[in-house]
Amino acid sequence: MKVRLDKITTKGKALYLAYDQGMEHGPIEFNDENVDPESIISLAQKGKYTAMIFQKGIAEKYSSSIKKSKIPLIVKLNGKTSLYKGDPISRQLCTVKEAIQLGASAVGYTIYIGSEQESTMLQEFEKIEREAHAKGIPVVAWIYPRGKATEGKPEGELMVYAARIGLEIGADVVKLKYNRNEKDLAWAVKSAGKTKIVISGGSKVDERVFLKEVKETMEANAFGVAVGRNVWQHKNPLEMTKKIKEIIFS
Ligand code: FBP
Repeated sequence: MKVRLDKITTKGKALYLAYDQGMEHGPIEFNDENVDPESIISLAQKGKYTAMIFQKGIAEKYSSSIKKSKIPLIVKLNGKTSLYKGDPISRQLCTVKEAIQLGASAVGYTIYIGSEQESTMLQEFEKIEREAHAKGIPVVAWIYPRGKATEGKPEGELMVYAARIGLEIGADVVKLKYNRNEKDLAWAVKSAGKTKIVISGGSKVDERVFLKEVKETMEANAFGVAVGRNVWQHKNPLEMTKKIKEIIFS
């Protein structure tokens, strides 16, 4: 079956609004406004994001607003909290079938390469990828090098490795942490072949710093950006969205 990447693509590029930090980091990331998922759905709609990313609980409880917004949904199938210490593992918490029932246009899964638990995540991903692709659903892989085995290894090398792993395991899109080196990113994009690369936003930085990263990302021929905190923690999220879109879609 044809994988419908076009459902999470805008003019050949992508701008995803990530909002799974409530689980990954805790409500410490939120203020009075952005703690409410409705504010994020409204931002995604007003900003015409390519897609928005939620865990299944938000996808289910806010499904009527999500559907009304007409913005495609990516359901994150695994997750972990920030409380657990040691080499990270993020296990599957939602099935592909459930995600489709929730209206997902794509599913997402995090793999911590280099973790002692890496093989468990690679195997879970493989099952998800097979099931999703059988139904034409694209798979977005967050591939983050983590754990003791990655300590001291050059960040650029790890980022490129993550990109290549995405291709090897059949991901349609890989979400990477950008090491802020344009050459490395261009090599990562090339190493990923027909698998698309988006960079993750990271913790909130000065607007100019983040916009520079977006520019470099697009110059490196990446697919786009999956951003959370650098938009919804901004004092004017919609204005920031417009500035990012000018770079990605112009
Ligand atoms: P941000 O743009 O807010 O960094 O979101 C991107 C993201 O990948 C989220 O999807 C996820 O919750 C978070 O970063 C994980 O960050 P980390 O693994 O560094 O704690």
